[in-house]
Parts: sequence; C-alpha cells; structure tokens
Amino acid sequence: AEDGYDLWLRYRPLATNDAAALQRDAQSVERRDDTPTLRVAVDEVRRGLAGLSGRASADGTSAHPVVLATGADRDVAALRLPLATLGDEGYLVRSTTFGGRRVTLVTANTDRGVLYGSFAMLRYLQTGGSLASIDLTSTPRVKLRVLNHWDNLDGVVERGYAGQSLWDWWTLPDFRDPRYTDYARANASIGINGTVLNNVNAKAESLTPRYIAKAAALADVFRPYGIKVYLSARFSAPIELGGLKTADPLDPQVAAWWKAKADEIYRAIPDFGGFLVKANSEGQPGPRDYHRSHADGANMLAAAVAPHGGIVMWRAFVYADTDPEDRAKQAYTEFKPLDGKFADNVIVQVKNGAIDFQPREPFHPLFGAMPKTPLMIEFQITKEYLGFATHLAYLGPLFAETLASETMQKPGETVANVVDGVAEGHTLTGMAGVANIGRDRDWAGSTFNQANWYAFGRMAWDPTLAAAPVAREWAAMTFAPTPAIVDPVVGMMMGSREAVVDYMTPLGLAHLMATGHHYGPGPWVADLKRSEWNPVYYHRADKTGIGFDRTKTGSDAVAQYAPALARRLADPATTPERELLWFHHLPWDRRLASGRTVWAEMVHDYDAGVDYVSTMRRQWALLQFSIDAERWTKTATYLAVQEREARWWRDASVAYWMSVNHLPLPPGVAPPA
Ligand code: GCW
Repeated sequence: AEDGYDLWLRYRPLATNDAAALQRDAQSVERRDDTPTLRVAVDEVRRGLAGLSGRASADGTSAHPVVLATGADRDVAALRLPLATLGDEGYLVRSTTFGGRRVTLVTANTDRGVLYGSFAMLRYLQTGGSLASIDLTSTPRVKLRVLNHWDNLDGVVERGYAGQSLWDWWTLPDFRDPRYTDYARANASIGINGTVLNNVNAKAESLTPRYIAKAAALADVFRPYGIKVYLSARFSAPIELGGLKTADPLDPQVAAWWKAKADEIYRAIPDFGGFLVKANSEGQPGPRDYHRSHADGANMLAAAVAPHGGIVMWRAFVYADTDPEDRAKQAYTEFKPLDGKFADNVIVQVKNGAIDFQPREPFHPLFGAMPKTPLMIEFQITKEYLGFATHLAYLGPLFAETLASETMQKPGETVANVVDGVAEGHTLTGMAGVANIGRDRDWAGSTFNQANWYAFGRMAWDPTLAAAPVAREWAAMTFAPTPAIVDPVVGMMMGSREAVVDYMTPLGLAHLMATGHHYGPGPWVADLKRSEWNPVYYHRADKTGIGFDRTKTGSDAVAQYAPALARRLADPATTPERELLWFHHLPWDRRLASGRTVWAEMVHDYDAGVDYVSTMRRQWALLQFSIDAERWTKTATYLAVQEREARWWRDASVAYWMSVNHLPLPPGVAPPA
C-alpha cells in the first residue's frame, strides 16, 4: 500500500519509454572499491534502477553500466576530471567512456561523495532526466547539515506530531530496527550528515554508559551513510552524574569530568560529532548559574571534545523571565558582546528569528552581527506554530525567505552568506532543523510534511536554492514526474505557508497561539505567570492600535540590526508590510499600500488565508484519480480539517480584535455564517 513509508525514495516505474531506456542501458551497477559506504551506494542504485525501470533487479549486464568509483581509482584518475573543487562531499556524475566502455560514472574524492552522487543520479531520473546526457556536479555549501531530534528518553517527542520517537531506547543497542537504516537512507539522499539524537531539554541520563551504548549502535547504522551522531548535553550533568557540588565551567574538576565523559563517548563512538547545548533558557541549567558567560560554558565543553575532533553547537535561544527587556532583544544582548570569545570548535546556533519559530519572523539580528563567530541557523521543521501535522504548510518559502534576507551589515550580504561562511570566511558552518520525524508509518505525520524534511536537507546543502524548484523535485519523486501532477501540487505548496501566516498572524503579528500546546488561536490569553508567554505581550492591541513598538519609542529592537536596516525598520512607511506589526504599534485606521486600513487589511488577510485553503481543497479534489487512494484520502481529510481550523482562527481572532477595537467589520466583509 502507498502509506508514505518510502518517502521520496519510491522508485516506481517511469513512463514506458524512459523505463525501456533504463532497462536497456542501465541494468548493471559496479563499484570499484569495497567500503561500507560504496556498498550501500550500490545497493541504493540497484534498488532505484530496478524500481524505475520496472525490472525485478538491476544486476544483470548491460551495454552502459553505472560505475561507482572514487578519484583514487586508476581509471578515474586517468580521466582527469575536475575533482579538485569537490571537497570531501561533492560529486560528479557523467556519461563517459571508461575502460573502453560507455558508462555512467558516479565519482567523487570520497566514498561519501559517491553516495551523494548516487542519490543525485537517482533524483535526476526520478524527476524526468535521462542517462544518455547526464552531467551533474554539486558540492555542499554548508558543512554541518544536522537534524535536531527533540526526542525524550521516554519516547515522547517534544513538539513532535508524528508519533513516538523513532529511537526505541528499550531494545537498543541490541536490536537495530531496519527502520534506522531507512532513516539514514532518506537523510543521505538529501545530504543530511548529522543527527542530534536527544532533546535539547536534555536529561543527564543520556550521557550514562547505557545510553552511550545505545547511541553507539545508532552511530554504527548511520556511519556508512555519512551521518554522525551528536548528543544534547545537560549542563548540570557533572552534579547529577558525577556527584560534584558544582557545574561551574571554570572549576577544574568540572572540566575534568567533561573531559573524561568525552573520552568515554569517543571510545564507544570514534566519530562522535559533539554536543548540542541549550543553557540558561526556559529553566535549563547553564554557566550563568555561576555568573560565567556562555562562552565560558561552551569553551569548557569544546576543550573536552577538541582532542577528538568534536564540536560544540551552543544555542543562542536564551531569554529569562526575570529580564524586563523585550524578549526579541535578549539573545543579541547576551551574545553580541561574546563575539570573538568562543573556541575554534564552537558554533553558535541561532534560531531563524528572534522569538520562536513563528509562521513569519524577520531574520535574527545576530546574523551578520558576530563576524568573528561561526553561526549556524536553526529552523523548525516540525510545525509547532503552524498547525502541527494536519495543516498543509510547505516551509521551503519560510527557509528561503530568511536565508535570502539582506543583513545590510556589508553590501549584498545575506543570511545565507553568513550561514555558508562566505561572509567571513568561516569554514565551520551549519544548518540545523528541528526534526518532524516520528514512528508514524509516513514518518512526518502527513505526506506534505515530508516535503519540509526534504526541503530542509536540500537547502542545508545549498542555502541559495529557491523554494519552488525544490518543491518540484519533491512532488515529482513523491507522486510522479508528470506536469499534470507536479504543477498543481507545487501550486498548492508554494502559497501554503503564506496562507497560514494570513489566517494565524497577519501583518507581522506573532505568538498568538493558544498557550502551552500552541494549537489554535489564543490572542486573548493574558494570565500566564511568565508575561512573555502571553499573546497579549506580543500584539499589544488596545482601543487605539495594535502591534509591538520596537523602535526608539518602544523597545528599540530595531537598533540591533545594521544601521541602514535599522533606519528602514524604524519607519512604518519603509518597513515591509509583512513585518509591520512586528516592529510598530499602529492605529487601526492607518492606511496601507492597498488603500485599506490596518484593520481592514488584517480582515482581508484572514479571509485570504481561509480562501487559499479552500482552493487547495478543490485542487486536491481534482487529483483524486491521479494519486493513490491512501495518501490522497489522508491529505483530503487533513485539508478539510485545515479549512475548518483556518475559519476558526479567522473568526476567533476577528471577534477578539473587535472586542478590543470596538470597530465594525470593514465594509464589504460579511459576518461568518
Ligand atoms: O519553541 C519553543 C518550544 C519548546 C522548545 C524551545 C527551544 C525544546 O515551545 O518546546 O524546547 O522552543 O527551542 O528550546
């Protein structure tokens, strides 16, 4: 059955002519060396070619075999291919003459590169390419392309909407569920090369010998696929596990404890990637508990893993309820002065925006503001604030919008240039995505959520990719490479995130979700103990106006951006309307570019969001006989849920705003039926 388990690696037979060509030309696959990675690459290519050509197997003989070989191979070396620029992970796939035969050569400097090239070749075929003219080459622009699993040791996934954790901690390390291998295949196919196994809200227990052994078993499964394992570290572990009285990073006993712990982990996992740390945020322990800086904390851990080549990913997502400063400013205030103070093997992990994974946020002001420090970007793939698993929201446009944002710190500098290291010449670069993966048959809770995992991987490989071509690839691989399917599916996807923005948080509003779980509207909530968790903290609506004044007359968060950008954002007239109420508190009757007032524009956006979902439902209905029943029906059902809930969002929000502004519905808007 088409239950979505195969993700975008379905390998169903291509249309007749293409399948026939593959049967003729590509029925044998050879590898010129024997490494675990080349073995899994050959298996994947055989599986893919057999599936796409409609043959039972692809290990017969053929005139044009596919050859997998690294540049170390003598025959490959003789071809003098431009491998020098490919680095450790780039690849080259080319139709060429090799040892007297016409072959499709998949090559690279390393076997990992060959694996990525193999997946690239399959993707090319799955999206309608033909081997006769194949000529592909690509090198990742970002070094660490990492999933962050917020998986707890009891199997519950924080903000996970696709079932229990994939990791069965009870049966590890002995039982290596074949699903772990499929997880690795899916990740390798999109270039993901690291995975943090446990939640950033970490338990010290994950660093005990028994959990290290479990992590080591997973690392063994992932290794051939080029994927390294990382762990989230709880900063107070020396107290909880080591019996020390303190976790002060400058205490020699504490440093020694971490060093011994790192040595222990590396004995079990020689290529362990390192630690991810959430410190002094939302109740987590950290160096600030001892009046030390985040750099002191990060550097102490970095010293423990440095002898083994490990790194520390230190999160900048910090804010404190005791701090009266605008929450959007606190991370910058804390981290900007630490620029240049971090050890070489530390990378600071910064969320895409300054609050918290909202449907839309302006890019985080730290990007471009810490030139001496490698910064990695963190996106949320799981849709905590965008309708969980049920709402269809393709996040490619969200990722791309942030990455393409100009920091204005230097001419032409974008967030992508900071992330890929080009801006400052950093070589330690990275992109993290909070995984949306669980034990559901379809991994991600819905077919369309798989696209967000896919897009994250593709954009981590190349943060300059646009959202639409990535969606096209995914749709072709996930359904079929025919325009009759790809065009309408991509059409639905491309506006879907904007629709969520429209029906949840139009015009730059944010954090209006019902509290705790973050599902459904709650703009009226005002009674939480932590004031900065209350939606009213963010929208500040009253009888006269709405929005958060982040200019000089307010929190002055705009001053955290480069001067030229700060000037632009200080004036509502030059602030992009999509971020208007993020930066400004404006009267309800202020006129916008459309000629409508702020109030009328908001209502207009709510309606547009609902209408978009209705349109997606109609478009999907037309695809009923082009898509298998199981995936079609589940998606159709979810779209119906989304339409109902988009109305709920609109109607509840509009009613609440009316209770605050006492304005009538704008002219021409009919009250809800
Ligand atoms: O978005 C918030 C979530 C928390 C999460 C936190 C973080 C892991 O509501 O569940 O905790 O962000 O990113 O640390």
